Amino acid sequence: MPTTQTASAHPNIALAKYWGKRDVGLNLPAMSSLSVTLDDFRTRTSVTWDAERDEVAIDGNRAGDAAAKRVFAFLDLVDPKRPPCAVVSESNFPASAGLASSSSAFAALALAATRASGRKRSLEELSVLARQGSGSACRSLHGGFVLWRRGEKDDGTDSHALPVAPADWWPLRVLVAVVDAGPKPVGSTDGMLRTAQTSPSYGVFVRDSETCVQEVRAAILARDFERLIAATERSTKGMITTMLGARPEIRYQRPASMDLVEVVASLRRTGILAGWTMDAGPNVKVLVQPGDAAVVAARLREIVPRVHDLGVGGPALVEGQAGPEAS
Ligand code: 2P0
Repeated sequence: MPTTQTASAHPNIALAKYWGKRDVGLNLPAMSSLSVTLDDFRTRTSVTWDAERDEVAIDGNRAGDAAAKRVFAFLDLVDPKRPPCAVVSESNFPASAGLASSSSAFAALALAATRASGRKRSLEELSVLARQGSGSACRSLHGGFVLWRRGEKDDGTDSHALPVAPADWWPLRVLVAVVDAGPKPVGSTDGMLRTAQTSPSYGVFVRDSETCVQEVRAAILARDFERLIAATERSTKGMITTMLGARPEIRYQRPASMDLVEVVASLRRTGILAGWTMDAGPNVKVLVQPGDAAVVAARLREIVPRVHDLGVGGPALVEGQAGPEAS
């Protein structure tokens, strides 16, 4: 009998960055990281277990070969002897939003597929599973502020996400300024490998990452915004520096990215607190306190027209139940 289950998850943005793997096959990170889950944007995924054939549709279209292969390989992790499965995934944020969708996509898929398979998995086990689809996806199972532990074990069972504080702990805003929403010139996995193999400052970045995680965590727990943006920018600059040191260099920033960073710096000189971060792309995410969101967004829109104003979001959910724990 076919069984269909549906789950949804929000994307997340790292405040202390993950950029490097200690095991590529298992997707184990070389460092811990810490993120904020966003609200409003979400991926909703239905999995039919025991379908007529394997098929994947993403945002209304049949998935291309590479994407479908990645989904089927992931479903094989859920159950190596699985029956054919049909996956339908839709994100309510446009590709043009400039946010990586793999975090919300693999979190929703892990939850829906596990539930549809009839298996029981703890939230930790779900996180270990989602991590193998895409590293940052393990963080999207939780809402609010989320730590992804590097872990020590070779099998990766201790490398999973843990909640730091729930979504209503601190109502920050994340302004996503879209410089370019096109595909990235270097994929994350390739970029991380090249950085680890060729960038002289990679070891420095890895060593500093644990300090950044501790700083970001302490700032969140104390609701200390200045400390948060200082630690987030420190982690971001460390990541960008080590990317630039790779041979050939990995450079995702564009001139408009740096213009946006300059806007944040100039706002700070006038007493408006804001902090910037970037990921594997040219888009700039700006952290602000709620009262400053409108004025900062208006200044960013002088550089790029598309600026999304997002809050802190909740955990991934299976439709028809209160949370992922009960899967
Ligand atoms: C992060 N990024 O911590 C970092 C910062 C981009 C820069 O996680 O290879 O799609 O699937 O584990 O999670 C983007 O990479 O990479 C990412 P894989 P993922 O958010």
